[in-house]
Amino acid sequence: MTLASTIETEIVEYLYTAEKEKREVVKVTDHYPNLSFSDAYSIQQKLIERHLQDGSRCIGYKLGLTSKAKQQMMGVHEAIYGYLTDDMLSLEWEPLEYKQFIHPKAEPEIAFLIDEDLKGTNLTAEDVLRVTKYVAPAIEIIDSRYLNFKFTLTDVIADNCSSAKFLMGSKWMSPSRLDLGNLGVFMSKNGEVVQVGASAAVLGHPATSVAWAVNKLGEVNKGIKKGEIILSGAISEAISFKPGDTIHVQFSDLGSVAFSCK
Ligand code: OOG
Ligand code: MG
Repeated sequence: MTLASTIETEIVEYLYTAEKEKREVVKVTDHYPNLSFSDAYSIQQKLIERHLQDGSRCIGYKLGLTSKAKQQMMGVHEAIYGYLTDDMLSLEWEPLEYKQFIHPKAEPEIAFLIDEDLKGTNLTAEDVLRVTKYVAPAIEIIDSRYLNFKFTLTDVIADNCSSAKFLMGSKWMSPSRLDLGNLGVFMSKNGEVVQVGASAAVLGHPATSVAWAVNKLGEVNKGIKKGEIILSGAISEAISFKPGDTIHVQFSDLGSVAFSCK
């Protein structure tokens, strides 16, 4: 085994254990400051393989840092992607247990339900819309494994982009019946509006964000597949929640999605 792969395995175990034990840990780049983005994606891939060994199934992808505001906050010019597994999908009517998390936050997203395989390096939002059967209102719950939710881009990629859970509302619509680039969204906590946003915040149009991910996957000879779900990226800032809180996300035209935490 080369040194590099020993280190990779060590980092995968470090992040996997932090997640399993619900414990925040010092960020990976504090130990390994020279890791590249491609090292980080390789760690992410192995971390997911570790979850697949436990019986999880890969069901799609998620985008992160798709809004200019979030990119500026992190001082980066690129989005990031991670994997969704079946155990991340939560049901709207089942209260989420706080104790499965470290320091969770909720963010409004639009989910894409893919109806045809798509692979390439030069694909556009139109290509994505052509293979999208439905879009649905969604909430992503992110739960960085890092201390105080603070990290560099390399760290967050390795940590599967802070993924923890996600929920989808019951209103699924063909994107052709919506002005998907112009949906308004409110997020409320316990009945009080805490974030307001517009779907255009996601790289100008959520399908552009999905196309970015497909092209990025294309660079490593991967693509998206029929039946997969893609979360196109947060439309507003993420909001912390605690046991007893109810989070509700309401889109114009695309319905709503909500959960409560116990
Ligand atoms: C990284 C994940 C961001 C999004 O939609 O932007 C993300 C983080 O902020 O922890 O999922
Ligand atoms: Mg997200």
